[in-house]
Amino acid sequence: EKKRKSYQQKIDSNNLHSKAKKLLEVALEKKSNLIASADVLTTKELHDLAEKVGPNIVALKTHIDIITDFDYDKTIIPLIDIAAKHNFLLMEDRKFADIGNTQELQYSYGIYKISNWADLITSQVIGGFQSLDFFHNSGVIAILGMSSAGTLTDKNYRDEATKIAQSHPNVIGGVAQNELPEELLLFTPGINLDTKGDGKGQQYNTPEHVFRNLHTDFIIVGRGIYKAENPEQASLSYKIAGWDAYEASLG
Ligand code: 5BU
Repeated sequence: EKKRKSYQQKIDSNNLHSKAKKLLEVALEKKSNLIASADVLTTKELHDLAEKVGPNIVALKTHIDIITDFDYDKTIIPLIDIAAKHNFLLMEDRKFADIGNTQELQYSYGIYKISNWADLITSQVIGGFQSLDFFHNSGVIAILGMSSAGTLTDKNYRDEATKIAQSHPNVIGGVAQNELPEELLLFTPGINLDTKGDGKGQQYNTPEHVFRNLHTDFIIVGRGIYKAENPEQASLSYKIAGWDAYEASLG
């Protein structure tokens, strides 16, 4: 079996994007590869969750456009402080999917001003190589394959999308359900310790499965944490499960 690279080996690689370096350093410092997905609907819930899970995560993933009472000063400014306090990155799961010019506008303008605060952003690569050129302030995580049943990200699509991700300097990794070339960090959502699906197409695997079989670098957990009775405790459980699975995958 092929050996995976450790986080330290990845930090030591050439031409590493500053946001990839930061993420890997936080992972080693906190012994965590956990990204919590904060799919909550209010600013208060977002901040409360960030405070509770902050010590256990490397990044907090947002869908900032689902926050019903969004206000840049009230939602984002305190979130930046919480992220600094607990030393985690902010990842906006925007899944850009347009031409470069439109993505440039969506990234920096409107009410969310994503380029001001997101260390990491997700983007489709469906618009081609140049569509990614304007994401200057964030590390781009390319959507290469999805976790949902019936996704159109078949092997041909994934292979072509992966070539774009590998060759674009703004891209630090990909979201996928398969192993990636080792210079791309692999982010895997669809992780849950208790259930196999959500009845809405989502398909879940365990941390153990994705570290062993896909050589995942970071697991993304939403409902397994924010819907738990005790999100703080749940984030600790996923942090430990993720770290143990990472260490086991080093062989
Ligand atoms: P869950 O509650 O753990 O199922 O949430 C998973 C999160 O990851 C959610 O925010 C999705 O939008 C996101 N996601 C995903 O689940 N699967 C994918 O393939 C991609 C993103 Br891309």
